[in-house]
Amino acid sequence: MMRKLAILGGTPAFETKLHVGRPNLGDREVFLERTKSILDSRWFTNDGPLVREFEAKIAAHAGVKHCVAMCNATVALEIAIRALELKGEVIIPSYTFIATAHALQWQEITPVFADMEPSSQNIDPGCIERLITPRTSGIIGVHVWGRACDTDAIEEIGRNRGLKVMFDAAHAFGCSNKGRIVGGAGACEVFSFHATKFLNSFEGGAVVTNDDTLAAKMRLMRNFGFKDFDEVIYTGTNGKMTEICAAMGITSLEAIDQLIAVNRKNYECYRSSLEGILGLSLVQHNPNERNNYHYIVVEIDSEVAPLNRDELVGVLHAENVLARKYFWPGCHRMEPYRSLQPNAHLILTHTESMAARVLVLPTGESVSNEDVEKVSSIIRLAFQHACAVRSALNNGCNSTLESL
Ligand code: T4K
Repeated sequence: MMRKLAILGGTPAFETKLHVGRPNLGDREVFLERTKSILDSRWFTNDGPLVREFEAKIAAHAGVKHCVAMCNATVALEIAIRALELKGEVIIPSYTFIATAHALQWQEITPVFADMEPSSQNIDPGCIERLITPRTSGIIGVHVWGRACDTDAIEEIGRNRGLKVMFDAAHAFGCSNKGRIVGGAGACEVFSFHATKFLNSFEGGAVVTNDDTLAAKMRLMRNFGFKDFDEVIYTGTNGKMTEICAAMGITSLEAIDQLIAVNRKNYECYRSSLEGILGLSLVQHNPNERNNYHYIVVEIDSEVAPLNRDELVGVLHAENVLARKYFWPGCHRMEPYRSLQPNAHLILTHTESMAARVLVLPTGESVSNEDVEKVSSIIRLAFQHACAVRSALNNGCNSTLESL
């Protein structure tokens, strides 16, 4: 018998909530052994042995000279921005997590929002060109969903216009860019190792670079600017990664091949189980590039699909599937940017339309192929019963769309 959707009064398909971003664990026993070694050594933070080991392994993996590990990617972005002496205006995509913009604004630098190329959902280099003013000091490209943005074009703009270029690679650990593992483009690239990321260190981030001077400067800046016991030579902050985070990071790094395999299997399962659903498309990956398959991203074209993205989110949440609307509504529609730059949306046509279409679905170690099939069948069923679903949503049978 066909099940009844929860939004229509049926029992939710999942008893407990299925999250986007449930952390992956790696080998629990190995992690616990590392934890014991931290307790035994009584060295908990401040450039400890596990942080150094983690940095060496990340640098080797990314094929770069230096990795400077930090407490999270937001602080890593802030420190990299400061070390590069960016000021005035910096061009970034609006279609990114708010941290990319805030890392600038926090330092009273204006993020100037560029539109995306809809085919890649990444920043449009042509738009960057048009936004350059005498106040522009740099560009931060973002590799959205681990698919590298056009680093060559952006670096060329940087060279021609005298601008510094760096990349927010928060999603892109283990991904490749024109056949090379992400990490070596621009002045530096920034990874996130947040609990919800492909490689996790509970909280954590890192800047990777081939620039010796920049790396040395960032190392000082993450530790208050201390050069020696009593000698401070820069304005610094506390951006240090702890030993327990590094222990998790190393354990997670040791597991990446199996994590990619799990993610890939879920991706393929979504691909086959969502196939043929009208108005729904799964974001594709270039078969010639490596991806970590950490994000399952679908676009809902409301011109064709019987339900729009927000309606589908309502359906999924009622089933305990906490699908996410990343990066809705775009940074330019969030404060303080919405108030400071009220006309920014005028040039962000593709960003606005994409932000209203994208839906991110659960995956990772804690999501089975059976779960994936269940999620896909909910979507299929919701589209088949679109009229009833819409009227249930409009009658407020469940949480209102505004609260999602
Ligand atoms: N640049 C880009 C492009 C980014 O995407 C991000 C972060 C950054 C920079 C900054 O990196 P960090 O400073 O965070 O290192 C999440 C993450 O918190 C954030 O790291 C990530 N991007 C963003 C895309 O997603 P939220 O606020 O939407 O998710 P949150 O924290 O509510 O977690 C999502 C779900 O994961 C929850 O519903 C429950 C589950 N979860 C989460 C945590 C923390 C767990 O099951 N266990 C957990 O421990 O931002």
